[in-house]
Amino acid sequence: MSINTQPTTPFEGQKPGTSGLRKKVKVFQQAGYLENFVQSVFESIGDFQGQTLVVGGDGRYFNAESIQIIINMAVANGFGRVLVGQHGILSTPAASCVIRKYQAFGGLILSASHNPAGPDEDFGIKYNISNGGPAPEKITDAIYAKTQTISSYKTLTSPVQVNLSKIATSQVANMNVEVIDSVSDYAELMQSLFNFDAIRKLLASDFRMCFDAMHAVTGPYAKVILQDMLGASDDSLMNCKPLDDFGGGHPDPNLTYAKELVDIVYGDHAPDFGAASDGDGDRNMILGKHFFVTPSDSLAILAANAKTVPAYKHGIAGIARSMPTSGAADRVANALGLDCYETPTGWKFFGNLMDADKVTLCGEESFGTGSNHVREKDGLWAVLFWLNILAVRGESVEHIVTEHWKAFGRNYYSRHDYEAVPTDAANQVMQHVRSQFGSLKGSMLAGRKVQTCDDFSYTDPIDQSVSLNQGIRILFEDGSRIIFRLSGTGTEGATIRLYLESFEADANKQNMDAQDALAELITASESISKLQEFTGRNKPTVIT
Ligand code: VG1
Ligand code: CO
Repeated sequence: MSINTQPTTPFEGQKPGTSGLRKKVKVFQQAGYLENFVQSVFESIGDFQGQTLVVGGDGRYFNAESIQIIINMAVANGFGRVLVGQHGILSTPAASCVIRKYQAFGGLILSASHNPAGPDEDFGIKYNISNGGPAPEKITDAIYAKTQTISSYKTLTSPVQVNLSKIATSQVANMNVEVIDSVSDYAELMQSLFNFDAIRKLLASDFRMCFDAMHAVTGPYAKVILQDMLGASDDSLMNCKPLDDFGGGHPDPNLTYAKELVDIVYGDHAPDFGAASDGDGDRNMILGKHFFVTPSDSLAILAANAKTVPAYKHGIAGIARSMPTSGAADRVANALGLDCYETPTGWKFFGNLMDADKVTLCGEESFGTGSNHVREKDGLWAVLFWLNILAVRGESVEHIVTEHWKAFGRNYYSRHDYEAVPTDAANQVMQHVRSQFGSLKGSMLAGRKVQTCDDFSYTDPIDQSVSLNQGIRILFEDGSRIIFRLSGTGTEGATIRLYLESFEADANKQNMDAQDALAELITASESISKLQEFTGRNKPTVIT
């Protein structure tokens, strides 16, 4: 049946396509809103008649309802099979794994990642293509265009409710709905990549770890993989029960929002290793005893130690990092004689490079790391990678990181976020910096010479597609960088992200606090942006 509808502007106030659509639950609950988006997706992805669609989400409020809506629409639109995670649960990397394994046409992932969940909080949806990765801009642009002209959507005349709690296959009209185990395919993939025997031995020794699932989607995955398969003790896993409001928390694994875990690893009886993941399981934070590993360093260290992992024992093809991510990975790539690609922010830009075997490891400063085993960033994968390295090297996290700095130099790094500022003020900040490009070039700032400044743009080396305005860069001759970028994933006003980086080769100067090491760059950023004046904020909401 076809139901008449009105066009919507679902991406209003949001950059189309960064990570699909994210809005307040109440917005998604409006009549026809989710349906318009789903129908617009279906009409933008080509011929899927009789093909397989994967559906699952991070378990947040409105997850189950939206899955029922999608199943009914998938039947009416002609899919042949839908694979749904049990209880509607699939972490983002697990969804990517399932899409690839069962050669699905694509998948719909219900998540707003780390954004808070609950009736008054956020919901989100995104479409992933057959390689398991986020739809490229060509498709997200087409989806957006469709939402502007849509006049009807297709669903069943008598809607069905599928029992999502039981692993079973049922037939709905001409379509099979298979409720699948949310964890097993993913767990099997992890086991094929890492040295589980070595990790099991490590966890059976006096080594102690603490993993925080933050009441989000990774709980069930951690239980099966870390506990049942690898023998982690009960008390090494925390907040592993997924809740539809994430326990009222903000499951963003960073020093601010994962405070419970941070207090433990900086406390008196600190474990040797701490880790957390985000709402949909694609991010990771890595900690040692009283020690924090920046995501940029983590990517570089994984690359430098890749051969300790069975899946990468013959080496990696190359590395890719998002532009704001520090240059630490570039130094490793250089030393290994590998290419290192610099892409715009967002995992979708890594897909082509991985499909073409140009890169094996990818990472973003925003606590995202992953490899070509799927086409999403992968939180638990990063945790297992670190455990594999720790098991093989038998050294502490801190030792491994500081040795890495000695060998490659340290890229001091920090990101300052100004969340939910008025959109006009955010645009003024960006415009103000841009207006000074001419005078900044060649001038002295923060005690160093500005080499150049620009709006970052990217031409995909595989399909030549061009992405403009991906962040303002101020590049210094000594390798330091100041970057201003507007977030594409917020749901309230605008979020300004300020990224700061400087390089220190001297091993005797590598033990400073990052904020101290970057102090001059932080002051300079304020003076060239007038951020405080335009936004009325005198300090960032989050510093990582
Ligand atoms: C943020 C991060 C970006 C990440 C994106 C999606 O985007 O900066 O690196 O890819 O979130 O992450 P933005 O536009 O707000 O800076 V997630 O964990 O899930 O969907
Ligand atoms: Co996420």
